[in-house]
Amino acid sequence: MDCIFCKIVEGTIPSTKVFEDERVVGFLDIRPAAPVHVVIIPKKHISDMNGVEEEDLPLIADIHRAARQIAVERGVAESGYRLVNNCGPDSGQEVFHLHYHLLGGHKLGLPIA
Ligand code: DGP
Repeated sequence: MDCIFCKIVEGTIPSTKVFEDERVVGFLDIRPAAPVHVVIIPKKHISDMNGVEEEDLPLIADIHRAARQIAVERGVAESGYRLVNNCGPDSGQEVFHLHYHLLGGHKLGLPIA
């Protein structure tokens, strides 16, 4: 499968990983949209939120647990951060491997639209 995020998981293309456990990887976004911008993904290839099966739901908890740890380690747990999942064409999703953007490090605008 030709998936750039699977290649990041495997280490066959370079990335700056800031978190890794058995099921989840977090790495710095190549085009940061905020001072802190980490992409958090399951190691398992799932195309997007619509592709999350019942059996995958624990992975969503794993991702949130990782996000909380990353937020602490990147120094934004107290100041605040945002976790964003894009799903499908109208969201602007570019990479079809389930991922969450952890954004923080400055005052974030609303709405995201
Ligand atoms: P999305 O629009 O939600 O699909 O966001 C995909 C993000 O992934 C986008 O912010 C840029 C980032 N990205 C794409 N390719 C690479 C890559 O090869 N390395 C890294 N570190 N980030 C990437």
